[in-house]
Amino acid sequence: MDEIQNFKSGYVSIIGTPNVGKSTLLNTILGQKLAIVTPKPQTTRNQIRGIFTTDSHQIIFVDTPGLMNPKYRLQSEMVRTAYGALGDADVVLFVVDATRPNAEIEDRILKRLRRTKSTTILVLNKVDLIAKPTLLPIFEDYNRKFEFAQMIPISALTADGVPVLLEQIENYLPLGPLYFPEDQLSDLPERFFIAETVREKIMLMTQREIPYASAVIIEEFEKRQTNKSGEIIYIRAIVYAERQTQKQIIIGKGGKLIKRVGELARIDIEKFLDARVFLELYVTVKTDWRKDARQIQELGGFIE
Ligand SMILES: Nc1nc2c(ncn2[C@@H]2O[C@H](COP(=O)(O)OP(=O)(O)OP(=O)(O)O)[C@@H](O)[C@H]2O)c(=O)[nH]1
Ligand SMILES: [Mg+2]
Repeated sequence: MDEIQNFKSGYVSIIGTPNVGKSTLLNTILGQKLAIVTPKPQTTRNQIRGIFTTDSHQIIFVDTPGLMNPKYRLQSEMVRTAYGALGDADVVLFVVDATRPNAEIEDRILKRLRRTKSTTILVLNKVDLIAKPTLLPIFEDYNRKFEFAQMIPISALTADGVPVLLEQIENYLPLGPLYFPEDQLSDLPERFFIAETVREKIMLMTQREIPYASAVIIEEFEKRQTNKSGEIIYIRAIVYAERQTQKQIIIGKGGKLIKRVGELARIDIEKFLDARVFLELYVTVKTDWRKDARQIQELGGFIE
């Protein structure tokens, strides 16, 4: 009974500039790959909610797109979405890359954070890449800029420091109910994660504009019985490019690239759904979709 009365719960938003490791951190905390990760900046386009439940608390982590100076409509939407996660946050994790601080944009984010009432924790990520003695001056620098509740060095990749971070977050959580069933991992639909997995493989396997000009929509998602091997999940995904030339590159010579994308995505999707999957991919063109508000809503995956 006591335990139930002391139960804590709340929202924790993960924000920062692109490529600092926000999505990696979400996945490491959950112990499962929920958000896609690539070495390229601007991988995440949406708020991705991951639910972390223990006997004593439930935390809804909200991963967000990296904050930057938007140059086209999709990027403005990504920035709006990221800042949108500040509204209901009990705790904000301001994640920075220890190897590559980005003062200009970070200062702007901190300005915005001064206007919120949430507790803000500085998360200095990627410390596996730097020598320990260099940590102190970095912390001093951030400490001068903002009144952080805590400053915690971590490696989202190796999980070093992540348990300490979780303990600290728990300290700042209010008493509250179990919002979601304890075994629920996210409130986003399976389709979203499937589309993201395909987009991740495209981002990993293409260069220049293509990773940013691609979008993926799931057109069909259906359980089917096969005569031979029982149940299989049939998925048809449409990959959108902005130009005919991009479409050709995504398909590749003799369909080689899209075939590889499909193979890699299927392996991950089967793991995620814990089921056998038949994945069919089509590539099509929607000219300049990233500049069009309506098409961004349709193709950007903005489920809120
Ligand atoms: N060495 C090292 N690499 C990391 C760490 N955390 C993340 N990375 C790498 O940094 C790159 C970006 O990671 P993401 O998790 O996609 O970063 P993000 O902040 O979500 O990026 P956006 O979604 O683009 O804003 C990937 O190549 C990760 O493997 C870390 O602690 N150490
Ligand atoms: Mg991300």
